[in-house]
This record gives sequence, structure tokens and C-alpha cells, in this order.
Amino acid sequence: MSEKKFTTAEERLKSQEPQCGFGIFEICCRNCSMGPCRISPFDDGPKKGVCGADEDVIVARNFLRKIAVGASAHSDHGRAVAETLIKVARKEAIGYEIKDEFKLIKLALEFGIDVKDKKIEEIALKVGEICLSQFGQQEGNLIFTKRAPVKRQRIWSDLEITPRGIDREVVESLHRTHMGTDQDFYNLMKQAQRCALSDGWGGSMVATDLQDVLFGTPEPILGRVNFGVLKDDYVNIIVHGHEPLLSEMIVVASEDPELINLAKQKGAKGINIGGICCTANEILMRHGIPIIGNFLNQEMAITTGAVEVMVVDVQCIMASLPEIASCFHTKIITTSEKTKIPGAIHVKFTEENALEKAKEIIKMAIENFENRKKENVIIPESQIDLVAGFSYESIYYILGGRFRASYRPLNDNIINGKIRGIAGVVGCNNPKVSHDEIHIKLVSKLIENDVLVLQTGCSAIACAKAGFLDSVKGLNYAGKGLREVCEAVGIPPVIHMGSCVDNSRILMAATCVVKEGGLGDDISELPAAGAAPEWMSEKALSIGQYFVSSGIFVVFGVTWPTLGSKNLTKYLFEDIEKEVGGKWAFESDPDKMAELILKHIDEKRRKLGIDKARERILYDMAMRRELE
Ligand code: NFS
Ligand code: SF4
Repeated sequence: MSEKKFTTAEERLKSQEPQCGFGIFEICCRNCSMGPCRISPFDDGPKKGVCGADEDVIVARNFLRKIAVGASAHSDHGRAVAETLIKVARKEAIGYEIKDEFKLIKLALEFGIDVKDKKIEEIALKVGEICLSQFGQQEGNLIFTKRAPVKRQRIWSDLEITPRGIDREVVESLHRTHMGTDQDFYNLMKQAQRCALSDGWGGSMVATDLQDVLFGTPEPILGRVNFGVLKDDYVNIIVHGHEPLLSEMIVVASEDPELINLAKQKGAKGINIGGICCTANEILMRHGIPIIGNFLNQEMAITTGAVEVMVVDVQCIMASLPEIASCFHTKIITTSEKTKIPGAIHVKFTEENALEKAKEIIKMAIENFENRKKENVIIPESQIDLVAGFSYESIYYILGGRFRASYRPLNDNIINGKIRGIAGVVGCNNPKVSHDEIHIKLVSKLIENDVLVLQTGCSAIACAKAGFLDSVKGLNYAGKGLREVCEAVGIPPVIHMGSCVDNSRILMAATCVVKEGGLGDDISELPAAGAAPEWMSEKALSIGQYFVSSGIFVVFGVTWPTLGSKNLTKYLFEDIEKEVGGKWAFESDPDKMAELILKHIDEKRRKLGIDKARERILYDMAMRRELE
């Protein structure tokens, strides 16, 4: 690659350095053509934009816009799933089916649909239509906000931040950040919360729930991860992106005996599918399809020289892929009208033609197998086992057994202190830090200190590569109390709950813990926290904000986009807690990040009066030092 002067993200980052300080502090505004304006951090520079906007307004508007974009990405994904369910109900989507009728009926009952004597398709149509209506809803509250603990719902309604319609919240965010509209950072943050909540308890939750209906609710499943899952004697196809609407069909098509035969005729032993990014998590959770890697592995995967086709849909796909692929025989195939990349082949993929197009793509990969150059192939050997597939529903059964399914054992073990608390560690990779390192260091410190870790997205893949998700070997990294519980139940100390839209599963798991009782009556009272240690995408900000607004303490690493406004930063890091019970923090050092989380968890335990039980646990020196 370097001979051809092609670069990876890490190298391109270097060529961008030093990055613009105004951008890093978010104190520049290009929202109208009187600008661009920038606020000087120095005494002698300008303190106001042409319209009079100061740093509080500019930073807050930028922050809100990012959240709106992140929420849009998740929600548009949810919309596509709802549309697919409707088409399946109308028998217009060949190849798709309803895999989890039980979950569909549960949703129908939740929505107040009369299911008696109704065909499953009729129920699916109604459920799909109600979910789709959430996007354009103009008034009232989003239907899934009713799932939250009652106290949480009251907090939202008292603050007037309960989301109305998903699209409405995004549009209002854009409207408010138009030049000369909302000039009050506090008021802008109210919209940021509403918009983020419309993602977590709206678009993302629709995506997760309806994907479960269509493709099955995940249950624990064995998988493998890392570059070693590529096979040098198979046709290798990588699916990359986010929406399982594409990847599920690729999986179905790859099992077609005709195509397998064709692959054999071309000299391969068969067809091997591997995933990258969240789409990898989706097909791992439901089929045990191996994962090649996370966000920062996408360019590297092509350089193995063993990839016939990388097929992508939407989000987190680097524009550099076709250029890198041009060094090899690899074909990059885009499939979504929303994502085209010059140099890639576009195969338009819709619900109506999905299976046919999936077969076409696999055929292209098979035909391309003979173009693979043996001398170019370097497949690293590393691969490792992991267990994934934890939905909040499957946790009921794992913990309580089939006949007394419940969260009780989890709550009891939190109360007795064997489990110190729960942390959701999620999010991306960022080339500004060493790949996966912050995820791994943070999570290892947390599980060592008896914190059960729930994961999604690229963070889950990072920790899988480190071996924490192996239900046997992973236990070696856990503290004594956590290990004991995990051993008894048969789970790893790090629980893989899926893709980034599946952070909605973490919201639901937290809600299940609250509803089980004994740990307060709101999410904000739980000894729990969240983190995105290597975040980079706007989706991560939306996720972080909906966790904060749901009552969770959230720590982000790498960089933080509001540091240019002292007032806004103070609000997000401190004052917001008085209103919603959650708050943000920024810390790049994984050890310090873990300390912040442990301190927060211990403080919540103290407030619940369960800190005494915990003291029976033997503390090591490091933990003792933390207590002092
Ligand atoms: Ni989440 Fe998934 Fe990964 Fe970050 Fe991108 S793949 S939706 S945004 S980079 S975790
Ligand atoms: Fe400048 Fe105000 Fe226009 Fe932004 S909206 S570019 S601060 S004049």
C-alpha cells in the first residue's frame, strides 16, 4: 500500500495534524454566510460571531447538531426495519420472514392491538404501522417511553423533554440551530435531550425490537473473532455496515447449494462470510457468523489480500475502501441509495429484490476468487472464541432458569455485593488512540473490580479480541465475586448485547433491574454507569446523551466536543445531574476512567444502603487506596 502511496486512517490522521484548535473546541460556526465565525480563546480575539452568538451558543448548537445527526442515523435504520416488516406482512419482501412470533405478539399487546383470531401477517402489519407512525408522530409521547420506570417518565415530563415524534425532534433540532433561532444554551440542551431520547427510546428501540421479530431475538451463541476467521481456501465475503436487512440476506444466499457448488467449481472449498462493525454484531448475535474486526480493522481486512468482496450498506464505512481495494482483487460493493462511494460497484438493494441481489453479490465474489493472487495473501492467524447473543429477554432465562425466569439473581448479587455494579461500555474506535487499547484496559479494570460489563458495537468486538467474552477463559479476568456469579450462571463477565442500536437493550436491561426491585425505583439509583472510551461518531454522542437523560453517569474518552464553552461543559458535567440524575464526564486515561466509574457505583451503593454488604468482600491494595 505504501508503495502505491495509499494510506490508512492512522496515517491520514498524521497528515491532518496539528488539527484545528477552533474545531477541537467547537468554537467555530458556519451556520450562515455572514460567517464562518470563530471565538477566540485569547483575550485579544473576537468573543462574538457576526450575529452576536457567543461560545456558549455556538458550542451548544454544534453539540445539538451532532446529536441530531447521530439520532437520525439510528432512527433511519429503525424506519427501514419497520418498512420491511410491513412489506413482509404484505408478502412483498421475498426471502424475509417473521422469525419471532412471540415477540411480535408481545409488541402487539403492548400497543393495545387486538390479536384474537388475527393472522400473524395482520398483526405484523399493525405493529409495523404503529412503529412507523412513531417517526412522523406530531404530538403525544413516543410509545416506548412508557417502558421506562414510572419515576423516569415523570422526570421527563416535568422537564418537558419526553420525545414526541422521532423525525419531529430531529427537524426541531435543525430549526433551533438555524441562524438567529435558539440562543440559550440551556434551552438548546433541552432539545438535545429530547432528540437523543427519541433515538434511544424511539428509533433505536424500533430497530432492535423489529429486527428481533424479523430475524429472531438473540440467545447466547458461540462465535469467533479476529482476522484468522478469513480462510485462504474459501471465497471470503465481508459484510460491513449496520442494517441486518442486507447481511441477513447475504447469509441466507450463502447457504444456497447452487452457489456453494459454483464456488467449488471455481476451486474454493466453499463460501465464508465474516463481518465488520455493527452488521458483524447483528449476524454474530443471530447466526454465530464470525467477526473479522471493528471499525479500525476495515482497511486492514482488505490488505489480507484474501477478500473477494466487501459489501457495505450504511454508516462507518470509510471513503478510502475502493482505493485500498484497488491494490488487490477485492471488489467493494455498495448497496444503499444513501451510501455511494466513487470507485465502488453499486448494486441497488431493496426489500423486494433482496434475495436475488444477495445471490448476485455472492456470485460476483465467487467469480472474483480466481483473481486472488496467492502471493498477496497474508491472513494473520489470530482468532479467539466468544459468546454473544444476550438480549434483555434471554438474560431473564439465563439468570432465573427456564421456569422461574427473572432478574432476581442479578439484583440479589448486586445487593449482596458479589457484583459491585453494572457498566455499559460501548462505542467506536478512534485512530487518535491506540486501537482497542482503551476499551480493553477499562473493561479489564472494571471486571477485575467485580463490575459486570454490558457491551455493544465496536467496543464489544475489541473486548472479544482480548478474550473477555470467552465464558471460560474470560472468567480469569474477573474479580472473585463477579467470577463466582458468572461461573454459577455460566456467562462471561462481559456480556455482548449486540450492535449500537442495541444499546436500547441496555436501557431495557437497566429497566428490568429497576422493576425487579430492591435497587431503588429509577435507573438513576442503580449502581451503574456507561462509557464510550474510543468514541468518534455522532451516533455515540446521541447514545451518550440518551443514557445521561435516562439517569446514567457516562464517561467519554479521546476528546470532548464542548470544552470551548465553560458554561455548557459545567452544565453537562455537573448541573444536569440535579435534573435528570445522570451526567457526562470526560477522561482519556482508562485507569482514571475506571476509577470514576467505581467511585460513582460505590456512591450509588451507599445511597441505596447496600455498601455494608459489600464490605465483607476482601479488598486488594489498589481498591483500598481508592477508598481513601
Ligand atoms: Ni456504533 Fe456501529 Fe462502530 Fe462506532 Fe460505527 S460501527 S453504530 S458508530 S464505529 S461502534
Ligand atoms: Fe457567524 Fe452567527 Fe452566522 Fe454562526 S450564525 S456563522 S456565529 S453570524
